[in-house]
Amino acid sequence: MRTKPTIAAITVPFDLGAGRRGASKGPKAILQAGLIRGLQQMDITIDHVADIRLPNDTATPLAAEVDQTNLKYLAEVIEVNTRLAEQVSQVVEQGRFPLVIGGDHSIAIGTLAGLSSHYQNLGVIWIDAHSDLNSADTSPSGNIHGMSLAVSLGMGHPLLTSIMGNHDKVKAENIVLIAARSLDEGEKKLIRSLGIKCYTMYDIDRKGMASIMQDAIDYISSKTDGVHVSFDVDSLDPLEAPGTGTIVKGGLHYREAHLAVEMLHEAGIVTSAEFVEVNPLLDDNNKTSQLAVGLISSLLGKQIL
Ligand code: 6HN
Ligand code: MN
Ligand code: MN
Ligand code: MN
Repeated sequence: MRTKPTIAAITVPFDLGAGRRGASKGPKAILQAGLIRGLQQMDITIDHVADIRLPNDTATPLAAEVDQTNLKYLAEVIEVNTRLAEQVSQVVEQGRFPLVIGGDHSIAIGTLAGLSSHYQNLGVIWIDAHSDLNSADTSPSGNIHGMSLAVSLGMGHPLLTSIMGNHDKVKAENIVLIAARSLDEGEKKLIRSLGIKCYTMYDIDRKGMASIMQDAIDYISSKTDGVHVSFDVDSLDPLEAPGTGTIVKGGLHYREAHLAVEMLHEAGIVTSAEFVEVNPLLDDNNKTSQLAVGLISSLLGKQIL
């Protein structure tokens, strides 16, 4: 039996990367839904090592340096992701498994930046209704949570792409998108031109989740030295995950999502994870925070029998 890693939970109560407020309350709701207790019952050692926030004084020193762009809350996104990247890097250095709990999906910028100093060929499994591959030019909204994967590929505002150094944080060939069903035109072009592996909802309907996940695992495990799972809860159908800011019909069912993370655990390849976009203000009786706790538990090895 594999030894269980020590989990270092990093909470990021941040929502300025999203178009609606509320994802900043995600970490608290997920903790209140019993995350720590649940994992301890699985004999997992988990420490809540950090809560990454903006400094209290609202005018961050960065604000002055930041150009006029259509990127909303750019200074704040830079600040929080710089702090997060340092924390994630430190956790990896200590030999612990970073579990980042958001917060909106702009925080993937910091997570991936922090991981990038430890992996030459990081694999990224991006489970999301969206691809978050926009840039200032292609974004329909200016919301940076729709740009985080592009930034990690080295495309975007220089103050974002240079967090933790000027290198690309991931390579296009090491990314797998799963559950995509809402892609902007610029994102489609980029996925095609970079040849990013993308399993859409059509593919999942057509071939089944088990087959898709096996393909994804085979594709990524051969060529990477670590695998990060970036799980946006809007990958699920809104019926399963109503508590999130950018719902898209026709998403993953409850068991499909669980099967995906169960298979990832079984493959034994995952070295870090983040769960993002739980918005308690939009939730129905904590359904989405409880779902997140269940998915995190399954990814970390909870079994039915
Ligand atoms: N997310 N593609 C849309 C945009 O505004 O760029 C939606 C992005 C959603 C981002 O859910 O993490
Ligand atoms: Mn996302
Ligand atoms: Mn999304
Ligand atoms: Mn279906």
